[in-house]
Amino acid sequence: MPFVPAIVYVALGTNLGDRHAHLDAAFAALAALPGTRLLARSSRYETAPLGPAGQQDYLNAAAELETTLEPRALLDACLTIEQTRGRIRAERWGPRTLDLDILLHGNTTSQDPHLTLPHPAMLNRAFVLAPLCDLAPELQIVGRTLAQHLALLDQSGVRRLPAA
Ligand code: 5RW
Ligand code: CA
Ligand code: CA
Repeated sequence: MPFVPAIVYVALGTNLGDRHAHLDAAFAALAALPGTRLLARSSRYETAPLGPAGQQDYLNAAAELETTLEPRALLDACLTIEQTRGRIRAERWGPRTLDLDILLHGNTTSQDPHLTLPHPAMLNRAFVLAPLCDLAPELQIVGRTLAQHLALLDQSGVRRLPAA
């Protein structure tokens, strides 16, 4: 099992400091993980902050990986990458230099409180689904494609940035 590669989608978010540099570093760090290839990266989106009021706008993006890392090992790697970008965990849902969330890991489902798969909120958040739909619009989940799920959401706070 550990040597069968899985297709994995990771959501990236940042709203502190040099946000583009944090995303650049995150894509590079994901690509450099053992047993991992970065297959594709989404466009970048400037998105209105959800959650606590008074935060700055986010940049959100998504990555498609092929990896032999199992979900828990990949989660640990993502947390380490966040730390290399100086993430400080203060209040819940507070501003962050870099947030990496595993959305889907092959067909794995997990109820681990530290890692729920598929990501429980991914279908409700346009700032997650818009970048993910760059990578896998036809991917089916709970009876609809990701593009159909996105079309059900308010996308008014989500603006795709031109490619750099
Ligand atoms: C809390 C998300 C409540 C949605 C959270 C909620 C974000 C973000 C967070 C992100 C944008 C978690 N992460 N807003 N808010 N992008 N735009 O990545 F309803 S905190
Ligand atoms: Ca997270
Ligand atoms: Ca998140």
